[in-house]
Amino acid sequence: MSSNKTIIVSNRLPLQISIKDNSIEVSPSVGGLATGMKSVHKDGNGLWIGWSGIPEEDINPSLLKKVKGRIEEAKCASVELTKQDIEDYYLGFSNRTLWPLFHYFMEYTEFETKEWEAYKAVNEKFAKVVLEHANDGDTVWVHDYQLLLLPELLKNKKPNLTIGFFLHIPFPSYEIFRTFPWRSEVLTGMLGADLIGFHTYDYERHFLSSIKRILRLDVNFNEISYHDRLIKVDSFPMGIDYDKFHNAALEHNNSETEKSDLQKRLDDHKDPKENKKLVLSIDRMDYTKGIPNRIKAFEYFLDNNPQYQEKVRLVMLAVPSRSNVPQYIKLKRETDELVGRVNGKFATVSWTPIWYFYRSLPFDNLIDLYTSADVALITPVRDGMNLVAKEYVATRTNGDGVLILSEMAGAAKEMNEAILINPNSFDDFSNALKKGLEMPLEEQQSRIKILQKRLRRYDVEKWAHEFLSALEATKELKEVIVAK
Ligand code: ADQ
Repeated sequence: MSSNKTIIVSNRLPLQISIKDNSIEVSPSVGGLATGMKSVHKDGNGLWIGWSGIPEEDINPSLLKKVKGRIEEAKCASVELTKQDIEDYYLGFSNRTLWPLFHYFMEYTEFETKEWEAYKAVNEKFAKVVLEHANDGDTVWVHDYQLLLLPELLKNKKPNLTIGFFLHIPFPSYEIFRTFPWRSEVLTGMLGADLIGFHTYDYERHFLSSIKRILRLDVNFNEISYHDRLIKVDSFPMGIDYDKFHNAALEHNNSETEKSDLQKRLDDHKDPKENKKLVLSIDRMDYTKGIPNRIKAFEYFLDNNPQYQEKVRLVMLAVPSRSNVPQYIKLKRETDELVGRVNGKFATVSWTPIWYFYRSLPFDNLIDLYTSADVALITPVRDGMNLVAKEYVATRTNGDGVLILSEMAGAAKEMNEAILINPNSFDDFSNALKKGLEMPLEEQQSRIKILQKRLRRYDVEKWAHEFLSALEATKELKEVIVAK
């Protein structure tokens, strides 16, 4: 039996850790990635490496061993980051340089050499911890834009590792990427991997174009020749934990227990006889998600379709995120103002057009929202995939509901049965919302049914499995090259 293991590496560990006085609480976090990796991680001797979420300075040295022990029990190992690392590598280079650049927000992108140096240094810190745990023959799967340099750092030290890299955000077109001062270093960093995965074929194509034009390497279909290696590039659209969302919705709809306060308030507004409907949006509070645009477009819709005033309510949930980065502070202020303006303009004694929540909600409340919404309005201006769109569809156990989805989300590539819109066009937006609110039930059901079938088949576990199978297959490719 092979004793090789699979190591997952991401910026954050899939754990919630809190330290109070001398007691340490460790619980699993419930994100999509953690779910998808569950079978890989729990299998045999799998290991997950990442930052614990607590700065090094905040862990009392006398507790460090105990914290690490608890992390180890969860089959994880932590990379220690200082407050300065978090400022420069995470909030700085990852979220003020790579995030805006890769989402086509050139005007928000900062190019700070000091932060680039920190990014390199933290990628080295990750490499050190991975190398302490990885043996020749092991498989390492590196995730996302915070760790673009890690594959090369690992491959240089241990060429016999099989390394996969998956990018969860878009890879921008060459015309954007070429403006990046460290473009060659980042590309060669990624090329340490044997398999590089993206959500969509477009991101793959953009990446290969940069490889050809910036590094001038040979690309044959989706294989890159680099030194004496062949590197595979492919798209793997990420799925969701379909059963979890679908079953939670079934349980919610059949439950005899008392409804949550949120559910009661949502029910208060819904009335099919009076054509009163709920429209839902859920996002992290991020400028890529198109939140101000959505509010303005909703205002445009109400102005142009006065028959929907007092009938339609937009429930908008925004989860606080990176709230110490200046652009996010500005976005929060702009959103608050716009919601205030639109509500002030249209509200009546019995109706507020926008219900706005700026917080994270527990899973049960998310299900209340998903199952209550007649229409989901998912309109990012740029999004790697967007799992919320998929979660909404999974919870529509009666087959009703309409998904309005931005063409700029990776998810649009596999969700043709949604109403796809250009989120920058208020007319597109307004027409789609009208169409969604008026769509006959049979049409809703036929669209949702097809979408559900696809999402059920290609869920997050399947996604992880397909990536790892393709990564495993690169070993054979290596053997062919060696034999030649
Ligand atoms: P995100 O930008 O975070 O992810 P998304 O794919 O929509 O965006 O995932 C958000 C997740 O957070 C969803 O699973 C959702 O259920 C959860 N969530 C949202 N609001 C919540 C709330 N109020 N309370 C609790 N949970 C909430 C990045 C990329 C995406 C890509 C994913 C996965 O930006 O494009 O789809 O990674 O690769």
